[in-house]
Amino acid sequence: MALDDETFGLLKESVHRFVRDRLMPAEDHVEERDEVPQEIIDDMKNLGLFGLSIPEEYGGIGLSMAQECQVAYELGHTALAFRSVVGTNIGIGSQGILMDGTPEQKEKYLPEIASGDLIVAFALTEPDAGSDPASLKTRGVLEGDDYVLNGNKRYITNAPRAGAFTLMARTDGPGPNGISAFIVPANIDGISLGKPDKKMGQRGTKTCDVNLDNVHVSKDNIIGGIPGRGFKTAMKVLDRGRLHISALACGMADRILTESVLYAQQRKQFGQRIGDFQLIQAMLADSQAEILAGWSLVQAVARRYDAKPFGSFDPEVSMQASCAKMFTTEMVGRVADRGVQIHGGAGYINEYKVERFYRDVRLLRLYEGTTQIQQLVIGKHLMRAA
Ligand code: COS
Repeated sequence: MALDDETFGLLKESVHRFVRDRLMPAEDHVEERDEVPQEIIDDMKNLGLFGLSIPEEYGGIGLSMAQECQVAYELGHTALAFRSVVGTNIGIGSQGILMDGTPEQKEKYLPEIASGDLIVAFALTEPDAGSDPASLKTRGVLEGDDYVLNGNKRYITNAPRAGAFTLMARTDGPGPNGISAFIVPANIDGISLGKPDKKMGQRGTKTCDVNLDNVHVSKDNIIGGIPGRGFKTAMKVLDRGRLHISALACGMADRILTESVLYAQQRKQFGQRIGDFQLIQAMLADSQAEILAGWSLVQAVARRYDAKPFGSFDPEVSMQASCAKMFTTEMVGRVADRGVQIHGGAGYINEYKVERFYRDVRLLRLYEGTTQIQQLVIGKHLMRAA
């Protein structure tokens, strides 16, 4: 699945312009009001952003992973809250259905996900199951033709906006093989949302708890119709998500570097531009080289991801996606830190963008698997191969 080069070039150019003309001017609004304006969400729908990864037969644009990464790189150049509005529909919310869903489930949900009329969130994490999702406690008990779901999900991105959840629950014994993935409509009895999480950064990104109290869903809502496959579905979805986040990290690093260069060109001390001092240039150079290394890595791994059969698990590619996430999200942390340093005192003041980007990027090293989880995936793979 991929868009032809010419059409993709036009799309990428449209997203590039949209980021500069529409999103960047709204960054202060998002920061001050902690919301993404509805008009912008409507524009995102019109641009097709919700359906980037959904095949054309379901009304999406049908990008390959390599193409999706290029669009994520563009979206990474502005406040990360904008990307988060579309992020779950492009990635962790929709991909389980696309990879492992039945034809009926795909027909039913993917067109609305692609158009953005249905926001779908990914509900894996729980109060006691984050890095170790195989220990999750939300239960699904079969009663007649329905599963009855009970439990709590935590830090669920886009939950306040969601019309449905891709939700993992335990339908059998302990461990990964007892977990099933469900499609759960958000408006059914027994679902309630926690209060909005107050976060360090990424203002405008909406997360909260999702509580399930005797929620009845049909057994037909198990993704793929077969219980016990939910853990693997979730892991495959996360492999893909980790690449998308890596591209986003590179885009944001590039934006921070641009802000830093502009500041270094304008700010004068000791009678000259601070960018003319070699100690400032060294920081800029380190950031530029690391961004190039990270972005090259992401593109290479995305191409390998595209080369394997869609929805399959390739441990080598999975390990490489973890390498990309580990390297790029740590890298953007260093770039943001240097960005603040180059700005000096101004780097600590909210009206300069690097202050908020510094806070925004901190999350990238945490969600969709912490750096330490990526190290674990890489290390385990190497030890198995040896
Ligand atoms: N894709 C498909 N299947 C996978 C997979 C992947 N990426 N990774 C593992 N599996 C399979 C394994 O092959 C194994 O299958 P078998 O039982 O058939 O052998 C099964 O899943 C269990 O794998 P494993 O024993 O490696 O599972 P662990 O519980 O040890 O967990 C880690 C492995 C740590 C990698 C996993 O728990 C993880 O990624 N944790 C982080 C979760 C996360 O990112 N949370 C963020 C929340 S979402 S924002």
